[in-house]
Amino acid sequence: MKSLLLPLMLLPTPALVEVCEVQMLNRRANGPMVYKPAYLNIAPGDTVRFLPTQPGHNAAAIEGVIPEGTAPFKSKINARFEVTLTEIGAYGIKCSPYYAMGMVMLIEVGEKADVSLPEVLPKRATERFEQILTGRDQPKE
Ligand SMILES: [Cu+2]
Repeated sequence: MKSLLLPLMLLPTPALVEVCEVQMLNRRANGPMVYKPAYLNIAPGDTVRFLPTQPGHNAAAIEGVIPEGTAPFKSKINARFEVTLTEIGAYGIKCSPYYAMGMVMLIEVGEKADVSLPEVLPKRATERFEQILTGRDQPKE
């Protein structure tokens, strides 16, 4: 019996991969055109699923606000979209149609770190990122 059971016990436990859902919305209490949540801290290998809860949105990686060497991604408007993030670092996400209105979110893979924002971002996007970065270290309500 031992010889049969032992190999089974040595099988690696499957890693617990999480899927985090993000809604894309036209309005929330803190303003128009938002991702909900606007901030995620996930483990490498976790998946983020964007849901077209309200119409007109997508999710695209912001060049200059993704870990070096990672390929940018971009979803179609009004489409459900999943992306698995394996590289440690910060990923800025924008909604292509509403970027100028500040529709952005931040995903941190791994430990929280200093996030530097390029100066070329739209003003409202920078403001939203600053709110997100301020809020990420505060306890959840
Ligand atoms: Cu949008």
